[in-house]
Amino acid sequence: MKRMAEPFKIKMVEPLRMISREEREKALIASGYNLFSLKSDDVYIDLLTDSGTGAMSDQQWAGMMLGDEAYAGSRNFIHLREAVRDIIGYPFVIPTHQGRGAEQVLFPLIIKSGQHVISNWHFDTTRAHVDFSGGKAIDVVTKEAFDTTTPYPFKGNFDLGKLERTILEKGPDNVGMIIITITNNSAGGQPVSMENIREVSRIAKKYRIFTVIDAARFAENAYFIKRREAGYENHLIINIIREMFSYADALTMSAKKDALVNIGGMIAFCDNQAELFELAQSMVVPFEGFPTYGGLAGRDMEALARGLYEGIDEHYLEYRIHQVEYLGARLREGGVPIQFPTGGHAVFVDARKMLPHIPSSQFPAQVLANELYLETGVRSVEIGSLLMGRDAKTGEQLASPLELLRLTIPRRVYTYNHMDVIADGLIVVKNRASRLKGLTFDYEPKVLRHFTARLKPV
Ligand code: PM9
Repeated sequence: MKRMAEPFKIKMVEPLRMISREEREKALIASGYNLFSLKSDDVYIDLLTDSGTGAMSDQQWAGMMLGDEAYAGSRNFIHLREAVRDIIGYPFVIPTHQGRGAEQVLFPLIIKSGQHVISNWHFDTTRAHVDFSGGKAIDVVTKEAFDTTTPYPFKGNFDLGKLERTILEKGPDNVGMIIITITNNSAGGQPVSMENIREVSRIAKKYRIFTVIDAARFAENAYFIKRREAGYENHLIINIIREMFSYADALTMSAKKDALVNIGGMIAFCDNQAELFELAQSMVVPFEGFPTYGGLAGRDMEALARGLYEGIDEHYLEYRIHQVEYLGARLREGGVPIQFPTGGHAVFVDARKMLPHIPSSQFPAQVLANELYLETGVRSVEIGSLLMGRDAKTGEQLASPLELLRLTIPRRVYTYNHMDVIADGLIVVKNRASRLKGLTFDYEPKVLRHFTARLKPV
């Protein structure tokens, strides 16, 4: 696959340093074989997450100097609200410090204790906030998501039959909310089609269920719709975005992804949700801050207002998706099994296929992540059994449908040369995969164990 030129030039650089293989071995042992515990100085290329790790533009940095740090009614908030009204079409906007701040404020206002919440796939913090609000999270993603080798354009979709059956089985009154996650992070950054979003909305309306879009990667989803869905090839990205959001009542957004800022988030409501907006405005005060700043400095809101426009620019999106696709293509050429087609923000390697001799109980994707770090200083992240954890009641390890290694690409940070280094390293690891050994716990935390667990080779 051909490379394409980055649609920007570089004005400021941050040096990278690769420590020696011996130092990496020491760092890995000291981290308890858990890459979350590494110092970032010991990492050469950091693919832990695309969240808050992007590079801001000169226009965003210039905006940072125009911060109006008034406690209430900051002009930067007004810019942010105007950008959201223009791009998304929702008039009621409340900033939050990041995505989970938005979830924490909104969910308890909607979910009644004991109710179910249905999503194509809840992100971890989203699932945690559903739990904290007394709800029970159910995922109903399409079955194509679990077959990593068969191409399918919208592996992030809801299984619509399962959605409606679940609503009827639980009873519509016992379903508090539907969450549409775009793109579907856990399925591999896979998009949700417009047709699917429209149908989810139709079903939600039929049973009078509140619908929220988890909008972390909304622009990448819109780009995939333009590229892959019949009838949208000549639409402007902004019009695709407006249509997507027209099918929901509200959004929560981690702005640390597609909105191209290092910190920030928001809740926003469509025009017939004025009452709920007023309620959320009161509830944001004790958690995040006054409703016109919600945990953000004025300068952060200005960078976010500008980042929203930059993140929907079609040339930028073409480059962004192409770079991830390029890495995926290089890996496939080298025989590395990945979730295919590649998603928006990351390449997801199928560790179960690459290390079939390591059972899920010995965390094959974590083994792979550690070996890639040793090989080439790249930090990636396990999305599999280690992340999945145990059943809160029985203590049994939950079955993870996939054992994935996520190579998450920060926005506007690394070049195509870096993609080559990552691919070359992983291909070398693949060639010695059969000799790798599994991992077991040295220390297993009770909650969100993947962040702080300590492991050791079996
Ligand atoms: N996602 C990610 O790496 C960052 C944190 S966990 C290491 O994928 C969705 C779809 C997300 C997401 C965060 C959040 C939470 C909500 N929805 O991190 O609180 O992918 O801004 O957003 C991470 P915040």
